[in-house]
Amino acid sequence: MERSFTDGVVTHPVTRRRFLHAAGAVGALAGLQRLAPAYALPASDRGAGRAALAGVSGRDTRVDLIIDRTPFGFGGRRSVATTINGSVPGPLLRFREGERATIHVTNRLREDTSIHWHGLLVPNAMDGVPGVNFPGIHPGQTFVYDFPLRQYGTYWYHSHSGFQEQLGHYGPLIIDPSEPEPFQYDREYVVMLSDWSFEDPGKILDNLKKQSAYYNFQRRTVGDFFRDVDRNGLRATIADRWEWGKMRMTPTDISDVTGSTYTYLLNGLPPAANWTGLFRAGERVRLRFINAGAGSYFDVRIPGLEMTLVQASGQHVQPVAFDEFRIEIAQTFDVIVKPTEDRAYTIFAESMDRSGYARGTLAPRAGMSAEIPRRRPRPTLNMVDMGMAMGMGGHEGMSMPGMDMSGTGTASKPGADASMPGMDMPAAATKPAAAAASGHAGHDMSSMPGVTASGGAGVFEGQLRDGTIIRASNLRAPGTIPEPVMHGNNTHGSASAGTAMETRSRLSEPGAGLGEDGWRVLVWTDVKRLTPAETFEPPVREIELHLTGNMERYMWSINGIKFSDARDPIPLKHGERIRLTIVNDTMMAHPMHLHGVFMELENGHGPECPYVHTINVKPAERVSLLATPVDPGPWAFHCHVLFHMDVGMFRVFHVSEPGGPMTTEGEARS
Ligand SMILES: [Cu+2]
Repeated sequence: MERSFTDGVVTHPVTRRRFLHAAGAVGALAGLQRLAPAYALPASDRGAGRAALAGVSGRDTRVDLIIDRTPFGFGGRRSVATTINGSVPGPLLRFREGERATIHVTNRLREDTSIHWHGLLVPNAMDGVPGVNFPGIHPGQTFVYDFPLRQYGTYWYHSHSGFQEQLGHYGPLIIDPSEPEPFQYDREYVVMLSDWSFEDPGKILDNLKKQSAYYNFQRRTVGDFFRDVDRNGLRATIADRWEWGKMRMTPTDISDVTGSTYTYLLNGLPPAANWTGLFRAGERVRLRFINAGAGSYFDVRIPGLEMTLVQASGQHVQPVAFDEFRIEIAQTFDVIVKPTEDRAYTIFAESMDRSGYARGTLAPRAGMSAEIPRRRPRPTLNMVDMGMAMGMGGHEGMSMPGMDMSGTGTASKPGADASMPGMDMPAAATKPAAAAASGHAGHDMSSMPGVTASGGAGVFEGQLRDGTIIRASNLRAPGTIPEPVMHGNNTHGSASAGTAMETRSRLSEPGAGLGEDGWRVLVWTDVKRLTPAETFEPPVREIELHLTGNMERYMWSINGIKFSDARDPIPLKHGERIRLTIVNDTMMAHPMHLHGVFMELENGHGPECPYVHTINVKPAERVSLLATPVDPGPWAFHCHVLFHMDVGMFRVFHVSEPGGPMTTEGEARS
């Protein structure tokens, strides 16, 4: 299985001494690439020596990681990054399935640090979340992570302490499979996307708390207003502005931190540095995309090349071809491309809100570049995003003409806004939708006593104090897509600016601003695992959580309660098949990540449902996943937008010991 390519990532084992030597060589390089780790160097520099191409491997020796502060900058601006072995991103860690990883992490910062191995199934004490799994790594301390490698695939690692991830504390992690892979390729690259700001992350959060649209320089202007009046009439335009005002959102609130402060990086390099991966025409090139952004989704395409997905969340999937994909924050997608022409191709990763892009190049020779595509217009939210689509469309409702409330899209029809049946109802979207709930009371149990234990044998059913609904699973077949559900009468309190009236599956939709360019866009309903599950049991219990927030006050929570106010963990029973239903009551997308277990995304493909460690939940979307938790202990569950997590969109799930009782009181948190 060993692969050694002149320009690819080399997988041969390296001793620690050789690694340190290589790192020294990297540090000696001048200019922009000063902090780039070996795999991230531009092609011309990467050829300097084979050792410089290697990842850090635990195969022969232990791995040492040093967390420190290191000067970092580009474009004439300097700052200080939180670095791992002196680089941004950190070094590529590369292991083999079935081995054991022993990783010594030394903290040279003046504050605590930590490393979480994103997507890896590790024993609880090795998961690296301060306050949940361990106390964190104090200044001057060395913590030894030691765990078996029970899976294969592309993953990444990052700090779970403070805002360190935003400051550069992340890196790629590859586990080579013990079995041959079901696809072939000639060379491979890591393509790690991220976002960097020269502003202090604490200052960014302060700005958002003072004014949620602080970084939203793309807001609609007075000029937009008069253009909309021309197009839609004064009455419809005022009605539109009024409704958005009531929702305390603007239809351009796609990302809360934008390119006005972020520079989007590819392998730690800004667009001008043009990270380049070499190929020879006709070769198959595997690209391991990782979204390590603290707050940015990327829409990725390589004009002129078709991409074929072979792994998602590190796991094999049935190959599916497309021209563009949106990579969720914290997600990984492995694709294979086959450039046949002797020319350069641009890897173009446009931020979801179109406020900027990361960029690299695939080329037959170093120093080449291809045209950089023009950025598309900013996307705007629509009525489905507001949870007000009520029966207006099937699963394709999002693209229906007349439903675009923005007034900026061509789909808007003059007068349509004012005369649409839905327009009379938005007030209800910010109030208890009692009438709507009556026919769908099944999912809303807020009339039940606060905490009810039932179900026998210690299996919990009812509603937790934080509003989490736990019930015996309904009759829906495993692997099927949830039906649209009207929201119940629980508005989740003042921390929630308005609940979606109706939530539905949106896995077949590419997402805001995608899918109308005339090319194929990957959607989650396209993704199937490679080998169908041999046994695909229905869930025994269902846990329903609502993602909530108040954009105006920059409050983010689950069930209207931020983490610091939610004392009880959500109980899971060891070995029990559960359905986790995540309902997004907000108008922003949230990439949700559950630690310690692989989840099967119910995208309609039954036993071929793909495994995921992170799933994006679109505005007004209802997503369900199946999981069978095995490793006991407290596990973090949170939004992977760094600032959403920090202010409270976070919970702890507690998996019981085998045969032991379930935890329903607050002892799981330290
Ligand atoms: Cu979020």
